[in-house]
Amino acid sequence: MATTLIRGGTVVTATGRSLADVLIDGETIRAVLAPGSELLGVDLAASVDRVIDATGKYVIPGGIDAHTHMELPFGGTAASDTFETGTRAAAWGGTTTIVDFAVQTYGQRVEDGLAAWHEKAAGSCAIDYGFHQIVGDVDEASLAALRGLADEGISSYKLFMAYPGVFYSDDAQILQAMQVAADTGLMTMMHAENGPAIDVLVRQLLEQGKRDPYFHGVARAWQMEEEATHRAIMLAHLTNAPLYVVHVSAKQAVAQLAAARDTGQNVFGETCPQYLYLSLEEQLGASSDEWGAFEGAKWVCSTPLRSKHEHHSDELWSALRTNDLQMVSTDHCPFCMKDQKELGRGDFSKIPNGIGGVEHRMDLLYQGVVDGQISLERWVEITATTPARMFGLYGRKGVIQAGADADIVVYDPKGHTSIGVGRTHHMNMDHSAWEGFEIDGHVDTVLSRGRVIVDDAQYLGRPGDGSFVKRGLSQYLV
Ligand code: DUC
Ligand code: ZN
Ligand code: ZN
Ligand code: ZN
Repeated sequence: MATTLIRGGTVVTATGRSLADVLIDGETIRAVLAPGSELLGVDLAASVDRVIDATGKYVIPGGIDAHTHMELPFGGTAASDTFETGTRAAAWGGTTTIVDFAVQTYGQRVEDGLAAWHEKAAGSCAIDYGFHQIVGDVDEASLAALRGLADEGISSYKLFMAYPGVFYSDDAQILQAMQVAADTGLMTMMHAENGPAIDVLVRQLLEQGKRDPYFHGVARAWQMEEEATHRAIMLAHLTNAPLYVVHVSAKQAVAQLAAARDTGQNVFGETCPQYLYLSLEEQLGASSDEWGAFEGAKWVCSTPLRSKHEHHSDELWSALRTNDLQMVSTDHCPFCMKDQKELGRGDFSKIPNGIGGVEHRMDLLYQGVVDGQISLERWVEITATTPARMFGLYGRKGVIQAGADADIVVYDPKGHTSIGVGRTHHMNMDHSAWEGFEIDGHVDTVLSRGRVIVDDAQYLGRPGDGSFVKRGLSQYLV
């Protein structure tokens, strides 16, 4: 097995930073050593197969994006990144593990939905991957399948309070699924928006001739998110099920989570880069020769972008600092404008929902370090360590220590990254929601289980190198 020494860098973990060398033996980390250490009297640098010079750079655990939707069927089309293109883009951006959502659709068996997802991903991924299970049809058979999910290495499942007729679960279904989760230790993930009420607002807006992308955000008002978040918290409280709310965008939803946590309830929340950096007003103002006001479709996602006048993003950054929110995932769900987002021209409700971002999460959050929003250690914590702990990967992933997988990123704080199509952009999309973003840092080198897959501007990864990772129960359970 090849040996590698990452030498001279600052190793950053969730709990601190120090100058250290990292010795890798095959796929795992052998030791974290004082700089320039010898091992049994032998100069390490002279005896390993490869030396990576990380002088002046940060050595961090590879990013874990716990919320992606490769190839998700949605709105009559499917997310444009395959497992191959999506994991390649992730690797370029310093993410070395994704947890994607296997889908059970209406009328389908959970087991069949899961098997189909394994088939899509197997042999295609450049980095390791796990699955959560979307349960889109909660009935007796699905509840029975939930009981066996942890044995499959899938320790979390997701329900939707939105999207009636597609993925939607009503309160009776949620209650029953949570009872099973409380019994088995599964983490309940929730898309918390009041779908039936939103659908009425959507219909009324369309009837008034309000058809541009901006009205997607108007219909999906923050009250819809706050109410659903509160309801999910109450159902979780009643059933004693741990709850993880995905893509939190409204400050009022954060307040619901914070209040529940203050009472000792096991509830958690993630936000996404789009809610930290982008606003509904920017979406409204977007216009181009090619698309006119339909340009705003690039930022149609659910939960939606929020109004900057209400200062949601300030509250989200604050919640990331205070641990009212625990982590940041992308909800990577890319659609091209051409032939995909375009389906909703003249009717915002038909725009496939989603933003592609799996490639840029590490950079965008690093910019939060530069801007003084979070510390360097918190950056590592919310992008790698907590995702690992939250979803049963910790020890193997999310940390730089002896015995862990050698999933490592060498990050250059003096480097620079220009995001956009034709610049830094490897996702399978004809546009970028992040066009023009400039980052004061750069992903230099990426290792996935000891293999160098990104070597500055060179991509060395291969489809099939990534494996399915069986996850244990959340390490946040009490
Ligand atoms: N939100 C999105 O933006 N896309 C896919 C599903 C979802 O909930
Ligand atoms: Zn969602
Ligand atoms: Zn402000
Ligand atoms: Zn999602």
